[in-house]
Amino acid sequence: MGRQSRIVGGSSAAPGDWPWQVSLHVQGVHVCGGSIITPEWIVTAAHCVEEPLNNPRYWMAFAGILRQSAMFYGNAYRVGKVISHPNYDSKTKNNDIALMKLQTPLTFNDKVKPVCLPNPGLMLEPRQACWISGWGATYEKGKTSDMLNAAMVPLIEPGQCNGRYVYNNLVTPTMVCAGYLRGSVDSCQGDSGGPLVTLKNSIWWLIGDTSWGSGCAKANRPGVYGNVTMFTDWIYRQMKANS
Ligand code: 4AZ
Repeated sequence: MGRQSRIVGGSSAAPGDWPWQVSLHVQGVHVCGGSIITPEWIVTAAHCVEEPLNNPRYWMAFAGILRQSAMFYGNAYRVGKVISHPNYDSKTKNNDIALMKLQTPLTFNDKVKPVCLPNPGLMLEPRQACWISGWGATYEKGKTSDMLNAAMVPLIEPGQCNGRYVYNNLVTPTMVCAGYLRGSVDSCQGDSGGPLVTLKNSIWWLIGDTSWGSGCAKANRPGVYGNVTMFTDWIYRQMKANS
């Protein structure tokens, strides 16, 4: 068998491909993804840490491991702090971003590395090629994947994503759309909180955190991601205030 259908419509990852990707567990179960931005800080989605999961005691983070079946408590990192965006709206998913501070810092190596936060002026092409990754379902209503998967998805312009036959103005400036209007490649349940990244000037940048969509990989229902560029100031302020 060749490359199997992963994320939805992607392929399985090799060691070190997405070294900033973490798996966030609650009671031994993968719940959401996240992205390493410093040895101590993880970016995820606010909808992953809604009450009561805003309590850091629930969470464990796993870095540098591709398979869920290879994640043991021996290589888990405890979470010391969970900070949800103060303007997160659980109904509209506006400002769907959160930070986790680990109790002990990660050691970076070939398989564990941070992704860069974009400067607010980072210029992207309207259909810039981006990548999503995660252990989410490989088809709508499917179960979490054992293997880390990834797929390329181009950005979709806000005007197009807000079109009447797409999301009809549900996409706010704190969101960014990526995928294909024909469907077939997308993030899905369990990929939430994980990265949408792009390669520019030989550097990987965190453009989005997986937030929402209507189903998975359906035509005219692309994935919607938190617009990280809109949150860089907030992220830096939180890291400074909680260092
Ligand atoms: C989810 O439920 C979810 N197709 C994540 C991403 C998308 C839909 C649902 C986007 O976590």
